[in-house]
Amino acid sequence: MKSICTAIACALMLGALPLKAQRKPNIVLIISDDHAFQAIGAYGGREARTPNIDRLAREGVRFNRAYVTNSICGPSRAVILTGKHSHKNGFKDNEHSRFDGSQNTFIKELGKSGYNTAWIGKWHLETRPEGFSYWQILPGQGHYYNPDFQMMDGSRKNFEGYVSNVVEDEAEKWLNGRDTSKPFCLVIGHKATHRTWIPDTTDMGAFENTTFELPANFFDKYEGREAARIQEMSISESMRMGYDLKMFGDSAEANREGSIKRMNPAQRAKFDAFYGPISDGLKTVRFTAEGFAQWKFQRYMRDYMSTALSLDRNIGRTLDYLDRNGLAENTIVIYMSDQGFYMGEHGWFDKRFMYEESFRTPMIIRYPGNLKPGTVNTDFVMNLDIAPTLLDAAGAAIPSDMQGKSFLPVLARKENARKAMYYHYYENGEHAVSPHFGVRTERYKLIRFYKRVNGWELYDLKKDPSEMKNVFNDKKYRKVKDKMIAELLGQIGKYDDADARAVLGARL
Ligand code: SGN
Ligand code: CA
Repeated sequence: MKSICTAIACALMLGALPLKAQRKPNIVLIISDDHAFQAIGAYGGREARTPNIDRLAREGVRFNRAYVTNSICGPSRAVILTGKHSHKNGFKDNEHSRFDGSQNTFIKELGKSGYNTAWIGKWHLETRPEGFSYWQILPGQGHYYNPDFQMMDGSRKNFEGYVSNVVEDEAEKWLNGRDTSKPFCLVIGHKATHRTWIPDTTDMGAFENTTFELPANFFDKYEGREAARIQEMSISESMRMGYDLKMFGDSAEANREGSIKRMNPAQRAKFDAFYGPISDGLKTVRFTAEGFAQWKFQRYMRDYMSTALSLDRNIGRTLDYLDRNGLAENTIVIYMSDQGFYMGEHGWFDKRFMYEESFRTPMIIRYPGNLKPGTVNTDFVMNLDIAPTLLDAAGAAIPSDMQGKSFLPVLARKENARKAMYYHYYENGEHAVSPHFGVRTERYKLIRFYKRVNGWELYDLKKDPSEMKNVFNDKKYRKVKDKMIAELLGQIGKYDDADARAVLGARL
């Protein structure tokens, strides 16, 4: 790996100079929803059109091995805020958890060191944000068209337009009116590219001439992988023609979908003009089962990639805003998704599993003068590290109970990166993914499923990067298995995960 900073910048970064000599950097943290690295040009996404995210990657560090501790929305945001695993911050799943806003967050710590802080857009933590100078959030998942926002004064306000544009408009409004005597930290929470992938009207049809390559394991039979076999997130079985793919029999059927019904007449006319003929065309087609699954895959990819266009364009607007206002030089910009997503790998959409496509997340950081532009980093970093990293960059103290670690010393090659990553997914509902926890090292991944499915999986990622062959019971891997179980126990102890300990206690 290349060295990514000059001596002076490293000294600054490592706090070797007195803090008061530093100009505190501003921070813009952009968190999208369900945006897969496979759909980003800078990550090698084949048909991706993400010029603005690619620009950020050219100007910053692109993490090739950034991961999440629990691959689902609310839990990931709670980890980002607190720097603690789900079992410590209390937000384990989207079904029953409510974020305890009285606990400490990096936002509160930044506030103590003089920052102006704001969160605008998707939040999805059930309780109201605490400790921010300003917030304005989408209730729950929010809507693509004409979204409502929960305002800080308790009111609910409706905004006409497409959600990615509105979120950016509101973020810029806050920036325009902020107290310029203080450094700022702004979190922009995008709804895109979450289900049901409804593009802005200007982007409908943008990928109609693209045929996406089917992942090699699209027709996975899930042999030896029981949890993967029983899930309900496959494109062929679980993806719905109306709700997900907007193939409605008629206007009345479309009207039954809240997300479509809320469009204004002009938006609706464009929606009908685009999707109507595709849906009509289907009425005369006869598919084989495989052909139908492939048709759904293409439709899904086209909608998803078109939805991502507006996300990317609005990230470009953020970068332009910083340029125009002379802020780019002293502002850290991070772009990340709350987790990864399946683009047909294993036949799936959605996330949740500890398999690579959803465990990994895109993450790019631009820190002018401190991090060398165009760097590709392959250290193991996690969403758990965002809170301590930002506090480190701001010269603020990192609370000792934060479980993540600043990755600035790792980037400066002053410290070694972590060798193993711990994961725990709890939800046991929609999409029927069994709860599981596990550990990943450079070469291997060990997963323990419980509750819905009880069983172990072990992958040799060097020989089997797409995780198709569970070698847990393969005698050749006995030593590896023992080592990985010891590694897992070590991680459970290190992070003090009592739930995982209870599951294993009965078995080991
Ligand atoms: C909703 C979606 C699921 C999705 C979860 C979690 N169903 O429940 O497909 O996995 O959100 O998403 S939907 O019918 O409401 O679209 S997350 O981004 O919040 O983690
Ligand atoms: Ca998400």
